[in-house]
This record gives sequence, structure tokens and C-alpha cells, in this order.
Amino acid sequence: MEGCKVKLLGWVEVKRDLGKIKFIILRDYKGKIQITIPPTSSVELAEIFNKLSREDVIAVSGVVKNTPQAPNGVEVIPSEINIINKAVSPLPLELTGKVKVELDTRLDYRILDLRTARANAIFRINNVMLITIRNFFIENDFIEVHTPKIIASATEGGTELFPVAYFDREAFLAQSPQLYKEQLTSVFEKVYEIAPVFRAEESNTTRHLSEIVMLDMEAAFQDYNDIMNFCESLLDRVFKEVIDRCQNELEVLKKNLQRPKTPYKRYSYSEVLEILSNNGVEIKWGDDIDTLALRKLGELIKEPYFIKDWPTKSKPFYISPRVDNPEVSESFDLMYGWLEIASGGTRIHKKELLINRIKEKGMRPESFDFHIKTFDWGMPPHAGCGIGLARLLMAITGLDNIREAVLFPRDRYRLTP
Ligand code: AMO
Repeated sequence: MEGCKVKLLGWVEVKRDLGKIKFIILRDYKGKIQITIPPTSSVELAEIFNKLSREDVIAVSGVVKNTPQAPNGVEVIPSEINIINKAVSPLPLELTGKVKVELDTRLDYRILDLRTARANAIFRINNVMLITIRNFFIENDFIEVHTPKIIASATEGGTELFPVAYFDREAFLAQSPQLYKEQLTSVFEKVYEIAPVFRAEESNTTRHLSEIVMLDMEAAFQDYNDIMNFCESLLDRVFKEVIDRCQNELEVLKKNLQRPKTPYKRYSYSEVLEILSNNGVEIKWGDDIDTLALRKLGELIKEPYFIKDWPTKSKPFYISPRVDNPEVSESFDLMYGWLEIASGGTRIHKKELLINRIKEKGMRPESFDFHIKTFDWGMPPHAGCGIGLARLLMAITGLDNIREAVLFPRDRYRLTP
């Protein structure tokens, strides 16, 4: 574009005054360019330059010049610079990435933080991940659905529910689209949803938030083995696309991402207990695999893997017990190192068994009346899973804290910005 006249709109990232020659690094959503004000420029341009500070929004009109010394080998020589909107100076957050700023402070000024190369890279990878996921579901003939987020009863257990005042009744924010996605398999057979869910997580950990975007899927006439196969293909595609399309972003994050080999290992819950026991961590059959044990597993297994066949009593009421051994369920968690990315399973599709399991969980079947009656109207066998998208992004980008993987995270203590 040597010699072309251009008008550029963007933000002042850097301003450098070398006396006679002055530079601005202008940033927009696609990248950065050097604006060079040579000694021969007008006095007005130098005056405007003096007024500029970081993150001012400006318009630059000028001519493109090929310059090997400039970043990307090109610069713009301005004829006119207009300040469209001033930013305060100094800004409340250091954006160069040269000084280490605590995550909490970064989140306080999130909209500024998102302009840093690091945060920007994370959400560009997230975007490629989402595009890939949607394409994969479309190719596999799934229908995208949206289910209500204001609901009447719990699905994943009662303690993590957020109550809301719903006119003169109590309602809750949805923990999961679970029951609706199951019902929808009796209509569309294959459905998926990408939407927020809400969990009143009391504990303050690096992998739990109270609002997350969940990728839910559910398919008729499939069981948990089919869903594990599907998850594996989906994840493999995500790894491939991110590696193919996000090398610059991965470089910013200093992440050398490799595409894990398929098929991913599938250990039963009992096998995992054995692996742990052989490595000095004892867990009683039936108990949950706690964080310490998960950390151990993460040290031992680096690739994605499944833990399947969990004790029935450790899983929600809708998960199907195995026919050959009802103590064990047709369920799985998808793990990446120590991090749980997804969980899913074959669902119960017989009404009587579902009612029994609700009672065994200490819940009242009447609370699920709206759901249970749909099982009288031709409910197909079905299976599905839920993938925590922020957890998946954490795994791909190598983040230590889930808060970095969400634009505006919500936790026990954070409700703004
Ligand atoms: P589950 O409760 O295991 O299963 O959630 C599925 C996945 O969602 C992510 N996740 C979370 N991520 C961040 N913060 C949280 N508080 C949080 N809670 C869950 C995890 C987890 O693996 N209805 C079932 C899914 C199904 O069977 O289809 C469900 O919600 O990555």
C-alpha cells in the first residue's frame, strides 16, 4: 500500500518523543501500526502529539510508507491527527505487561486489562474455540436450543442454587439445562446449548465461579460411550483449530500447545482409585476424588482422559445405573490433567426408575412433576454431557485461574465490574 492515503481509527498505545522525530503506536482490534511524525511536519501536528496520552481515541489521516525499521515494515506519515476522546492520565492500570499486576487489580479494571496482549490473546483463542465448537455441532446435525434460566427446581443438587424473587413465588437461577435438554431429545433428537448457568459456590477456588458458560449437549438413542467418542472428536478438533489458527496468541501466552493423541484413555473410577493407591493416595470406594487426589492424577497423566463408571450414589438422579451392577453408573468425567472439563452419562429414560432415584436422593418427585410426566409421552433412550467452557479454555491456554478465562467473572466476592 506504499503511497496510499489512509484514515485510521484507534487507541494510542505508546507515544515516543525522540525530539525531532516522534512516534505513536496506534492500536485497533486487528493490530498495531507505527505513526511517524518526521521533523518536517507542521507545528500543529507536534502540538497535538504533545497532548496525547495512552488510550486516547484518535483518528489519523496520512500516507503509507514502507520502512524496514518499522514494526511489520510499514508506517504511516500523518497529515492530520484528531483526538476523538481523551483518556485519563495516568490510567489506573499498567498495560504494558512489564510490571506484574495482581489478578484482582486487573479484574477491577477489566476493560483496560482486556486491552493487554495477554488478555486479548486468551479471548481470541476463546473465539476460535467457540466457532469450532458450533461448526462441529452443525456438521453433526445438532439443533441449537435455549432453555429457561429461571426455573422451579434443582437438577444438580439443592445447595448450590441461587433463589430469585419471582413475583409472589420463589424461583431459582438454572444450574444446568439438564432436564430441558433431556426432554428436547424427544423432539429434535440431537440438541446443544451454549449459555450461562449459575452456581452458588461458597468455596473460593481457582476453578469455580458462580456464573459460567456451559456447553450442553444431549442426543437420543445414544449412550455414554457414544458421548465420550463425540467429546473426544470435538476436543481434538478444537485443539487442531486453535493450533492452526492461533499461533500468535499462543506465543503471547508462551504456550507450546500440542494436539493430544487420540483415543484418550478411559479409566474406570475403580481403576483410578487403584492408580492413586499405588501412588500413596487412598480413597474409599464411593467417595469423591478430592482436589489433592486430582492434583496427583494431574502429575501422573498429562493428556486428556476420561474417568468413567462412577458410583451411582455420587452422581445426580438422572444418571443411569448400569444394568449389570446398579451400584455403578454409566457416567464419565472428562479430565485434562487435574482439571475436570466435562461430565456426562447415559440418562434414565424409564419413569419409575427416575422417580425412585429422585426419592433416593432425598428429593420430592412432585417438585419434578413437569419433567417426569414427559416420560409418559415417548421418551427415547438418551445421553449427553456438559462442558465447562472456561475450564476448557483454561486447559488450552494453560491458565492457573479460571477468572482469567472469563471476561467479567462472578465469584463469592466479586459482583462488579
Ligand atoms: P457438572 O455439574 O459436572 O455437570 O458440570 C459440568 C462441567 O461444568 C463445569 N463446572 C464449572 N466450572 C466453573 N465453575 C463452576 N462452579 C462449575 N461447575 C461446573 C465443569 C464441569 O465438568 N448437567 C451436568 C452435565 C451433564 O451430565 O450433561 C452438569 O451440570 O467443567
